[in-house]
Amino acid sequence: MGSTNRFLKDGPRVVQRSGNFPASCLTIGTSDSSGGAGVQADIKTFAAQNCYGASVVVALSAQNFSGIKGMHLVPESFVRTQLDAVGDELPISAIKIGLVPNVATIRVIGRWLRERPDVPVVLDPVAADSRGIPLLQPEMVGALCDELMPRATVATPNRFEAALLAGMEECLSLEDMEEAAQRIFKRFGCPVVVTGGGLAERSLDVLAGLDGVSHFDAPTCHRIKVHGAGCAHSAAITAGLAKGDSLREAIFHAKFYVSAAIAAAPMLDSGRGALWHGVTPNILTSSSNA
Ligand code: PXL
Repeated sequence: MGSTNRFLKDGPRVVQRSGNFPASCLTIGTSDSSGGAGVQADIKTFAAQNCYGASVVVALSAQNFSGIKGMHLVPESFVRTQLDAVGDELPISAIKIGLVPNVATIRVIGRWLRERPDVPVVLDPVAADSRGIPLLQPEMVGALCDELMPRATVATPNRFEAALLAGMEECLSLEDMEEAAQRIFKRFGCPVVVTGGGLAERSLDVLAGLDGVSHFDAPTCHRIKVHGAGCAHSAAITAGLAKGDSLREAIFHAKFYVSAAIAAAPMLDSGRGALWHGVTPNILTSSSNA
C-alpha cells in the first residue's frame, strides 16, 4: 500500500484549491479526433461536473465513431514536459489515466506519479474498446500492470480488460464480473469497478474493494451505439474525488451521470453517436445500492 490515498476513507476529504479555481482534474490520455472518447470526453465530463480540466496528451488518434484510422505517439520526453508544466502550477486534486499506447510513456507517467503520492488516481486501464477490440500490445499491458495498477486509487476496466487483468478467458456474466473484480483487487490491491455495459437489461457495474463486492446499476439504453461511455465514467469518478467525494459516492454519481449522458446522446443517421455532456448531474435520480 504505497500511498495514503490508496484506500480513501468514507466521508468528505480536504482537497487542494488555489485562488478561485474550482476543483481541478488532470487527464493523461489519447486525443480522439471525433470528440467522443479519450481526452476530449474527459474534459467535457470535468466541465459538466463543475471541475476545471487539464490534459496531458500522450498520443493523437485519427478516429470517428466507426473506429480508429491511425495513431501518432507523442515522444515520452514531451509527455514529461507536459506533466511538469501542468503539475508545477495547477492544484490538481485528482488524476485520470486513459489510453497510453507506449511502454516508455507508461514508465514516465509511473515515475511522475511516484513524485506525487497523495493525489488520487483513477486508472481506466484502456486495453480494449467496448466491443473487445484490442487497443494495446501485450508488452504495454505488462507495463500498465507493473507501473500504474499498483498506484491506482481505483481502476475501471470494462469486461474485456477485466478478463485480461484477472487472467480469465472471458468475462461474460455478472458472476464473471464479480470473480474478475475480486481477482484484480487481490492481485493489485486497488479497488476496482468492472463496467458491464450492454450485458443485460440493467447496466450493472461491480465494485470490489476492502468492503467486499457491491453493485451499481442503471437501465440499459439500447437506442444507440455510443462512443465514449467508459471514458466519461472514469472521468466522472475523477471529478467526484477531486471535489472531495468518497470513492463510493464518486462511483455512484458517475454511474448516473453516464446513464443520463447516454440517454441524451445525439445520433447520426448510421445509428452511431456519442454521449451528450450537457446533462445536469444534480437532477439525476438512482436505484443503486450505493
Ligand atoms: O474507450 C476507451 C478509449 C480511450 N481513449 C481513446 C479511445 C478509446 C476507445 O476507442 O479511442 C482515445
